[in-house]
Amino acid sequence: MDANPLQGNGSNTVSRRAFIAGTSSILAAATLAGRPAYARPVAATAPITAGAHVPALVIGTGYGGSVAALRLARAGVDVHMIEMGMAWDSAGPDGKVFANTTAPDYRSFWLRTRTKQPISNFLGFPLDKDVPRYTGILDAEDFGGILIYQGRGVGGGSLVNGGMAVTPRRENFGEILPSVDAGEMYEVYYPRANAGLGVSHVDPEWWEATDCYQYARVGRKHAQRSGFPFVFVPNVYDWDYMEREAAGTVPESALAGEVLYGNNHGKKSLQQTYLAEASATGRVAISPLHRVTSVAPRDAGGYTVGMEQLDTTGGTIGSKTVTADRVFFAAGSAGTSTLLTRLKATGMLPRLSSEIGKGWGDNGNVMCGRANHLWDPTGKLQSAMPTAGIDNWADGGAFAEVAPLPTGIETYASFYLSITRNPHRAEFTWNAGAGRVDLDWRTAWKQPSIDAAKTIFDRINAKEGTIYRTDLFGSYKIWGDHLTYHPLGGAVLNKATDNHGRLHGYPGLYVVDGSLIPGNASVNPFVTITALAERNVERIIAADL
Ligand code: FAE
Repeated sequence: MDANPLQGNGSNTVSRRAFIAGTSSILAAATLAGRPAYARPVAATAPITAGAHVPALVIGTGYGGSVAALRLARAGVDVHMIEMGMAWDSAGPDGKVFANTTAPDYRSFWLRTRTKQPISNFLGFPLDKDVPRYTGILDAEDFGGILIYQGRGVGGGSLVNGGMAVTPRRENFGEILPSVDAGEMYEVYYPRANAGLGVSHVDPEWWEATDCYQYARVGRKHAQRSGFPFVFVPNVYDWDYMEREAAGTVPESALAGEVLYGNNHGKKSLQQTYLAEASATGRVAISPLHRVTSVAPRDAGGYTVGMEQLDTTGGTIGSKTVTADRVFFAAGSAGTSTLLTRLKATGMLPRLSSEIGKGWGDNGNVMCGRANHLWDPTGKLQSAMPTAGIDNWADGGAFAEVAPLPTGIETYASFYLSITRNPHRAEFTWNAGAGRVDLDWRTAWKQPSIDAAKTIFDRINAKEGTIYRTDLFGSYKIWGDHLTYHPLGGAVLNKATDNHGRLHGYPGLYVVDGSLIPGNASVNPFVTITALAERNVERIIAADL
């Protein structure tokens, strides 16, 4: 298999053979036990009891946590996963588990009374609206200089993300994770991650003809006319399901614009893949609406873990203390970094490395829209699952996802999320006076990302005679430079931990999530987070258990 779906796929036309050659072994391996991974039941949940002892406790149920739980359970270790978000396994009053992107409701945001949509305005109108405070699925966590968007619930970011499953170009891997053997990653762990996640490509012939990818074909035309490589990237969405959505034979999800607040159908989130497999071992239990607040070593060995049980308004309905032989931090880059920074500063885990909290980056995320000519419609039907990007990483330090703008009306807009090479790294620190962890990211640090994105879009605009949209992020504001979807770092591999995620100073404590990656992955990060977790957990099981 070409483990790098970006490599050599910048041709002008979509080659069916190239697609199939690039994905056949992914598809062949996309079953973890002979059946399509997404056809399984979701993970079972069972709240932990106060005073319980567990061999392995995993904090968080995103990519890193799900890999750890599955592999530990397969190795015969009983695992309990603690998740602050909801289980997302039952329908609301409208008969659906998840809210639609165009109609956010109480389910959409984590403990906010007003939505905080990534695109805040449209054609002069503000989009945000009041919602009841609820333990909703998308957290827009405000760190002053930047909003960090994260998934909350069993499945973590896999619940809310666009499913773009991108393996970085191998030649870029050295700058992503310099201490990791690239050969091993591309031969073993990236293929294993892609298989476990159920990654596959859209059928190129269908893509060329369907209305719902008109916006992506316009994106291709504009990229190629300006001489940029246009690359197809795989996704975890079930393409057969999407084709049936287009044919009108099944309930719509991606074609109803669902993304950000959950997909009611079609997307293989971790609930349908790794977590379902973990649950099937009979050794993994999950406690939703439980938030870990403390981890401290016990004299008798192992660790004491404190947590709060939450109700759906975010109120604490009880505190629990349990013990664990081993604890895996998988609360995501922001979650793990803030927890470890606080535990070190407040004396619970004082021997943690001074590297804790450092090396945090936003994966160079910056958004923008372009206004197309009237003869270049992008389509009122847009699949919410992106399939392609413009790769100018080598020349301009930018990889731009051709993103949907699924409004249900013709907007004549092209929309992009760029991942850029941004040198700035921020640090999480304990603010004793305020009793919270701060992040010293500055908004001005997005300028290198804007400059990198402009290497693509200034050229396209000049060639096409088009302009930037100024109405999406406020009034007369071109760049969505206030946020990231891709927080990375804060407990960097081989610095804050050893080269396999073991925290210095505390045997039996591990980091397995995106906080290990030092700030940038050159592409969308979840495949790299998954592959790195596969690599590290395999070593931990072999050497430590
Ligand atoms: P993550 O998936 O965030 O899981 C951490 C989990 O820990 C969450 O469920 C938290 O609720 C939970 N947690 C946190 N603190 C605690 C605590 N104290 N106690 C208990 N539980 C806790 O971590 N990436 C791509 O590769 N492709 C995409 O197309 C893509 N699109 C995205 C779109 C959006 C809107 C967003 C927000 C992200 C997107 N991402 C995408 C990023 C991707 O989802 C993210 O990198 C991964 O989810 C990070 O995985 P982790 O395992 O690090």
